[in-house]
Amino acid sequence: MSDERITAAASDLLAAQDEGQQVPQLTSSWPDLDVATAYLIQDEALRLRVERGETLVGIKLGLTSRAKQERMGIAEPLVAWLTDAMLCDDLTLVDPASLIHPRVEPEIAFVMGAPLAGPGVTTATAFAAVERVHAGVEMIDSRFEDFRFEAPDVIADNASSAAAVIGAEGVEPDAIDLSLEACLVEQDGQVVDSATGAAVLGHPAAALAWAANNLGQRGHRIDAGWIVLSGALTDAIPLGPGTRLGFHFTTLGSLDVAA
Ligand code: OOG
Ligand code: MG
Repeated sequence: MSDERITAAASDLLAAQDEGQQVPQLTSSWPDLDVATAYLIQDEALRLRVERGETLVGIKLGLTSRAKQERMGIAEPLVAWLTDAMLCDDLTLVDPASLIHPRVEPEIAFVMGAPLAGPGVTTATAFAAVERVHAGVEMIDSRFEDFRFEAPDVIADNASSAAAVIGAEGVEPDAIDLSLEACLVEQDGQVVDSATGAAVLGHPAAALAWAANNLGQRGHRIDAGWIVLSGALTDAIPLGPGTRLGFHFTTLGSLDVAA
């Protein structure tokens, strides 16, 4: 695979995000693009982000719940990079007009207390490396037309990352039963969806272990201090003009988003 083609795809996707312009799926003009090469494009886009001043602060998982896998028609989890430019204190401050077709989804977030390096990471060892557990909300925005893609497309596109927030407080891992931790999704005053942490591969720490093992195969590890978004518990909600969303977790608190 030519390095030029990888670099061009990475910089085209970054430009699409910067300009808020959707682009055709990579796989429409690159039908044999495979997952391994898609991760090289994702890594190249991270290199470009760091070169322009962004700092790597963690990772995000995608497609770790059945609700998300069924919606996008892809049955495999994926992992992508989180930089400081993607994290914000308040998602209501993100201007939806700067995005292409934003959607919002609830997540369980981890702050890591110790590094994790695959292969061989189990759910138990992964959870033992977590320092704090937080409520999270992610705003995703695929760069591809109509929010449709194949697995290599969305991997190359850094798993549709746009913006994310985590709750301020957080709890110690021992203080919470994450498979039973529920989230109610409220849209314009009505509960429209709900799930518990078990929706994420049985337990969100299983997603963390999956990421450590996937990254390990590619020569990367998860560092202490990193933030990890374990993937949406429910389907994502399109953020249209005037949409008001509330994500209410049992013990992790509530986070609001308004367009
Ligand atoms: C891919 C990103 C998925 C999640 O939490 O499942 C994701 C997408 O749905 O566009 O962030
Ligand atoms: Mg997500």
